[in-house]
Amino acid sequence: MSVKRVTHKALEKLQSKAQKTLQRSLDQHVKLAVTGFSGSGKTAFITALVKHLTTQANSQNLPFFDVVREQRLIACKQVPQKALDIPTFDYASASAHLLDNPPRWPPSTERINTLTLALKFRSHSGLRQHVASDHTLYLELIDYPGEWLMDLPLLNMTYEQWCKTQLAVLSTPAYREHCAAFLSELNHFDATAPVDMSTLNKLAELYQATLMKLKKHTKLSQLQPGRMLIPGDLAGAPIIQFFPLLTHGQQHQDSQYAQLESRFEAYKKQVITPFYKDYFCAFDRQLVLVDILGALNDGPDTLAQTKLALKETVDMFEHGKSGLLQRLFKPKIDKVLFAANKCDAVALSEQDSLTRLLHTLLCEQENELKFSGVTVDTMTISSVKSCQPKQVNESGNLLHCVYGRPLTESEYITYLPPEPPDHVLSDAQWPENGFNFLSFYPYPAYQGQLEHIRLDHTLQFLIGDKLT
Ligand SMILES: Nc1nc2c(ncn2[C@@H]2O[C@H](COP(=O)(O)OP(=O)(O)OP(=O)(O)O)[C@@H](O)[C@H]2O)c(=O)[nH]1
Ligand SMILES: [Mg+2]
Repeated sequence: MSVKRVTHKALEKLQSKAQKTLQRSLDQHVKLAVTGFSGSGKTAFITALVKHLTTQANSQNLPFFDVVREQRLIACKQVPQKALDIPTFDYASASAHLLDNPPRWPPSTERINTLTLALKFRSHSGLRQHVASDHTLYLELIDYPGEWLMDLPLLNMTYEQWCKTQLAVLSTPAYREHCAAFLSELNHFDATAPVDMSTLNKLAELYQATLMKLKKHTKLSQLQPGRMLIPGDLAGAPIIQFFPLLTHGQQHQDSQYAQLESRFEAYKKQVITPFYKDYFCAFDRQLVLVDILGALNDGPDTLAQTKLALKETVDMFEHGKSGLLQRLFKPKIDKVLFAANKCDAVALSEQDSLTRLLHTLLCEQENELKFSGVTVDTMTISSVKSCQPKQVNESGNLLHCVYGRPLTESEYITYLPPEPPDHVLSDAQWPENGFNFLSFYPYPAYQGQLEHIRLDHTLQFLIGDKLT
């Protein structure tokens, strides 16, 4: 083959690559990381997002989402996903729950699933406007059990480090009553002895029961390994049957310690790493949903642990600014939104306090992200409204209440919620009886229309610039 032909071919290849590059940068794909621990509202958020974009995208409903307010969103629909090996997010079932009579929340997620939305819009920006009249933004979303998210920080830990960290959490007075049986059994466990399967299995079962109790009674997110709670197809496999030990350091290779350490390392390599590599990279934007009211209800220890857990997990994502080519081939997250979710359960006048509290909790992390070029914002949202604000006049005093049906009641009630703090309280400042923010059923949809708080702000922040 002559040099001339090779050069010509190379040129053609380059040209087509450049064309594709331009095409991709104009018809864009955005992979949005919806991050949050179990119960933070990921599934409800994704369902609400699809519902509002596909059937409620009008300027009354989404006034702060520019593409909608400017009437440039032509239509939005679900399209076939790129990843063919993951189940599709069951939007039909999730939305049916919210629209049911009476409405219900969709169930907790038990496996990974995904969904891609195509947003067809008219551009009003220079280059795009001249290339074509309509453009499409593909928005890729992934839903997964929140427990699995909390496994990511294990990738940066040795078994010994994990044992120390985990036992420190389990021994915290706030959680000790749920962990007492396991901790006491652990005291009698000889980690240096040769492997005895029945003892190991017994203690692993006790540890699993402890994690389950913690999940049921607290809002603690450090429930590791996450597959012990939601095993998927790993139920009963030794790879998820490990627990933290008091004994540390090098142990004989036939010891129980060595056996547990090898299960821990195998879990990191065979379970977390593929999950992380296959699904948890190449994100462009990130939404971090925080159930801050749940943490407040649970007390100061859980609030402190939530802060720690958020830092550890958010750090596992790739953040920073990337150039056009890097964005196409190895994207990094360049916008992060921290959102205190479920804010409809506090009075309207108190929602700003929640934003300030979340900001105080995460300010160090926000600072680090901003330093690496990431645009960060904090806000309070409710992707699905569960109650309505209601003012009550009590002997001349105007009380800012909420109206809805609590999960523990069969009737609708008017409730005066506690005032959330706008900063992290010291032990002395913490109210004697703690906080009691109620959880409600979703508010009934009027004529099939769901209500939200600041979903439009959320969308504008996360993808507004891709729709200009
Ligand atoms: N008030 C209010 N409550 C919400 C909202 N979203 C979720 N919730 C509540 O939070 C619970 C958990 O919501 P999910 O969407 O299932 O949370 P998740 O993050 O998907 O949880 P996992 O699937 O377990 O990881 C729901 O059952 C509701 O009680 C919201 O927008 N507003
Ligand atoms: Mg879910």
